Amino acid sequence: GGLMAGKRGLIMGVANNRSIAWGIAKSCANQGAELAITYQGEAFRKRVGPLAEELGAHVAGHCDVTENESVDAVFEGLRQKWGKLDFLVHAIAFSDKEELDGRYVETSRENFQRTMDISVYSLTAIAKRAESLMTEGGSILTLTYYGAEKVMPHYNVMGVAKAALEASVRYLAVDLGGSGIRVNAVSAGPIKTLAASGIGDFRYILKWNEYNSPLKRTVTIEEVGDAGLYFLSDLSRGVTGEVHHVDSGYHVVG
Ligand code: 0WD
Repeated sequence: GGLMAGKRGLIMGVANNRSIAWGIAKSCANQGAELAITYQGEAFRKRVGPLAEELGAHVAGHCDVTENESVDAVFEGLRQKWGKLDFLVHAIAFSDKEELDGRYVETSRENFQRTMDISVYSLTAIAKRAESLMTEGGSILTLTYYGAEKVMPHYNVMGVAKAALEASVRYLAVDLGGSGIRVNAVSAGPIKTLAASGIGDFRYILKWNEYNSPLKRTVTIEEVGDAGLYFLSDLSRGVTGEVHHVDSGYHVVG
């Protein structure tokens, strides 16, 4: 039984057990979903293998979203294994650590393009491939941050990328809506993960949220996971193109 019984989903972006994607994977598996998980590079294979096993999930192999062949291989694998897909989680972002500090105006062309490719274009690239597998409709979820809406210290080019990601959610929602595929984003409050450790003064941002958010605390990957569950399940069947904040309410004051 469970809210996700009979549903099959691909989770992209589990680096370790602190990853937001791991929180979402746990919430979905607890409600009966069958999962496939990708990892990026050999270094993460060792971490993701045991985590996948914990949830009875299938390891869908290495996927570097900057390489078309790598993305194609994952979806071809799913087509052969499952023949269809019900949901997809995109929890991937990257920017040069050097530029997640100091002034946005210093962003290099090279890192701007790389940041946009990995953190923004990848959602569109995988949505296109997912569309042909989501023959009975589906739900696609990505992760964004408040730095898309307001200037946050050190978030810099990643804030510009998240703004583009949120716009992509709206365009994809229109393109895929006719096929019964919904596209939404969860805007998570700051959480100490591997990706977050690259952001300058991240500890200060955590403290700032703790002191200033309505709930007077930061959020957990389990809380983001349960919001993800809502978007990936039929509970949210009337919702698409949405950016939903799971941030202890920080966005109403910040
Ligand atoms: O405070 C935070 N941690 C917040 C994170 C607040 C709000 C939003 N987010 C977002 C991030 O921007 C990202 O989009 O949540 C998403 C997940 O990030 P995370 O959970 O904070 O970080 P982490 O655990 O480091 O996961 C990032 C993933 C890694 O997973 P895998 O297993 O695939 O390696 O992004 C991956 C990274 O390796 N990644 C890539 N995956 C495929 N191809 C690539 C790439 N080229 N580059 C990075």
